[in-house]
This record gives sequence, structure tokens and C-alpha cells, in this order.
Amino acid sequence: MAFHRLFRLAGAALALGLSVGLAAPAAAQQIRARLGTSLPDAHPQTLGARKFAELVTAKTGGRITVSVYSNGALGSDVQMTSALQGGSLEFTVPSTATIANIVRDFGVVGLPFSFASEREADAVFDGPFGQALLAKLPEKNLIGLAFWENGFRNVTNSRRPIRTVEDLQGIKIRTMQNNLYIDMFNGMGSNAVPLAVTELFSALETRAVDGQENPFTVVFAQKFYDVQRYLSTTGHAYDALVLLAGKTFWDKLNEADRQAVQEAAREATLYERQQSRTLNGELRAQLIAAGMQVNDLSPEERARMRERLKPVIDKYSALLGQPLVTAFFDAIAKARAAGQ
Ligand code: EAX
Repeated sequence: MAFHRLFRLAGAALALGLSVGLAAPAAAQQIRARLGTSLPDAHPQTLGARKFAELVTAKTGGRITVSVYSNGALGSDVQMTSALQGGSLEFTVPSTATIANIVRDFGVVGLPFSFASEREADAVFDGPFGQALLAKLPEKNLIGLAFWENGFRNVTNSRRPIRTVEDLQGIKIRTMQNNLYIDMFNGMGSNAVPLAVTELFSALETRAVDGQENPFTVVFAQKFYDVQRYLSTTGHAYDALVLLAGKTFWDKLNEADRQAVQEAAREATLYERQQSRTLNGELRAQLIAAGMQVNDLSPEERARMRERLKPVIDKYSALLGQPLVTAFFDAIAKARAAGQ
């Protein structure tokens, strides 16, 4: 047989073999994935993760299993997100604040005093604005599956109640590893100390920092009531989490599996947000019962705090770019007008 015909036949056989080989394992193989969270089992981030894992197994008939490792067992938010990018971890659920170090536009979420309600946040994140943010992740080897809730962030500390912005003067306060949050608290006269949440309890316990800022659910799940006397409901920013998959992992899934995972993400999102809101409604009383002194800031004092933060808002609006910031506030205004 002429060499060129033999060569052509060999090439065809190889292509067929490769395609059959590739198709067969993807269709039949058992896929084991891991999901790391930075917060304890009691927090909606981990409750949602476990629900997601359960749904993925159910929707793929057990072909894909997701093992959840909570409370920073696999590292901090920053470390786990990097592990997804490197392909050594499959899922994690960090705050938009740390994602902003990878895709700058996510920093818009942390602009202080932007959202007035959780429902507004849902409408913005589930609508075109949020989806446009998620579309920026694949180029960083990340797949954004859904926005979850962390919630409105409040200040806790061991020194005094925060009733006015001036009360923050000189307080050493841990912030997330995010320049906007660092500038926010320095801008109000605190000394911002960026730390991973996995290091925060011991930093509070040893008084390496006086305080921190997080929603009730984090304060409760992390047992900060054991090391923080005062909780002041500043509500200075709404924090969202993003359920992320690593693109290296995602690209190996076939279309049916991707759809099953996306469906599981959608259902787990509704569950996680519900858990967050139910818990946030209950936890004020539980934190007081655990010994915390909780004070509310008056609308006037929150307005003064926002006014004090105007230079920081202006700085980050310029850094993020006016078109993005305008689109963000237009999306919020639309949600507000729709009565979200
Ligand atoms: O996973 O780091 C934080 O304070 C965030 O609230 C949370 O842990 C994000």
C-alpha cells in the first residue's frame, strides 16, 4: 500500500482513537471535587457549600462528588482562590472584596453605603450588572457560578461602643485584604490592619487588633462574642460572596455536567441567601445573650460616616472608572424603583 495512503489511514485511526478515548473517559469517569470555605460550619457560606455539594451529587447521579472543607482548612480566601486558578482546587466562595485583587471591577461592590437592602443586592447581582462582572472571571482562569450573601458589615471592638464616626479614632481594626476597606477605615481615623479571616480570632484574642467588621453571621459563627465586647450596627457596606469554580476543572466537564453544576449553584444560592437572612434576623438577640453590647447608629450618624468617606468613594470611583460606577448605581436605582 502506498506510504501516503497508509499515513492517511494511520492519521484517521489515531484521530478516531483519540476522540473515542477522550469521549469515553469524560462520559464515564467518576469526578471527585473539593470545595474550600474560610468560615465555620455554622456560617451560610459553608451551609450553602454543603447544600451545593449535595445538589451536584444528586443532579449528576453521583458521578460528581464535592467534598466541603470549611473554616479555612484548605487556606484563606486569597490562597484558595489562587489554588482554583492553579488547578489544585475546584471550588471556593470568597468575598468580592478579595476577588477585586484579581478583577478590579469587583471592588465596586464594596463602595460604602451603596445598597439599602439585601433584595436590591439580589436584583443587581442576578441581573445584567452582576452577570457582566462574572463574565470577567474566565480570563483569570476562574468561573463565577453565583453571588451569595455575606451581608451588611458592622463594626465590633473591645474598647468602646462606636456611636459616631469620631469613636473610630485610634481603633486598630482588622479589614479584609482589600485596599478600599483599608482606606475606608483609615479614612475614618482607625488604624486598618488587613488580615485573612482565618487569622482573625487569635488577633482579636491577643489584642493584636481592637476590632473588626463583619455581618452578624460571621461574628456569631466565628464566636467573636468571646473576644469582642461591643457591636455597633454601622452597616457601612454590603458584602457579597461568589461561588467560584476553577476554569481548569470546568473545562474538563462535559456540557451535561456543566448544566447540572450550574443548576445546583442556582438552587444553592436561594438556600444560602435564605439561611443568611434568617440567621441575621435571629443573631442580634443571641449575640446580646452571649454578652455583647449592641448599639445602633442613628441615621444622622450613618450619614455623617458616609460624608466622612466621600474622599474614599471619590478615589475608588476614579480608580474603578466612572462608566462602571455609573452602571452600578444605575442598577441599584433600577432595583430600588422596582421596590426590591
Ligand atoms: O469569606 O474575610 C472576611 O471578613 C469576609 O467576611 C469573609 O470571611 C469572606
